[in-house]
Amino acid sequence: MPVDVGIIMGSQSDWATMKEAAAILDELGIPYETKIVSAHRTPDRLWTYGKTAADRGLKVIIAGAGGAAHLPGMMASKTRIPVIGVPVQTRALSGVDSLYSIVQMPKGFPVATMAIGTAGAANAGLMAAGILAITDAALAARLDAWRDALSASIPEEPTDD
Ligand code: RP5
Repeated sequence: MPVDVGIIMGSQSDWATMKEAAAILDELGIPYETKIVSAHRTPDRLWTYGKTAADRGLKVIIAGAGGAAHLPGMMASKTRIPVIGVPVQTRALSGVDSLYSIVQMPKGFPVATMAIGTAGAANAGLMAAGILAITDAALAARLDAWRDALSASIPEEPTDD
């Protein structure tokens, strides 16, 4: 069955972060797949994934990686499908290494780079939803409702608890 979004990550250890993107897609009813695709450890898998992504019907790819985070950029080099990059928070450098590895793409091959860590992963899911909602009115309504619910959940005044 074709899915709209591919969530890929460099390692099993990235899943704790990337599942935040999956959770958003679940909430909004967007079909997706999840794969471990490492730019360094499984370069042939990366190559095949990027080469076949468009023909398989993927519309957006969310790619998370940490450290020398080359996965999002390499994927953007292999497919015209929009790639949303998630810098995974690392222990050694707190994810600044991941961010810099993902955000500084050369002209011609963009990666839409999110914030470091779980907020970035969740926002990647929302960014994917926004892209898909351009041509899917039912999804657009669900996304509007999701945003309204978030706004409504924010209290007007702070409390001590
Ligand atoms: C990157 O190296 C992965 O994206 C991960 O964030 C990081 C560490 O990987 P593991 O050593 O935990 O497998 O390729």
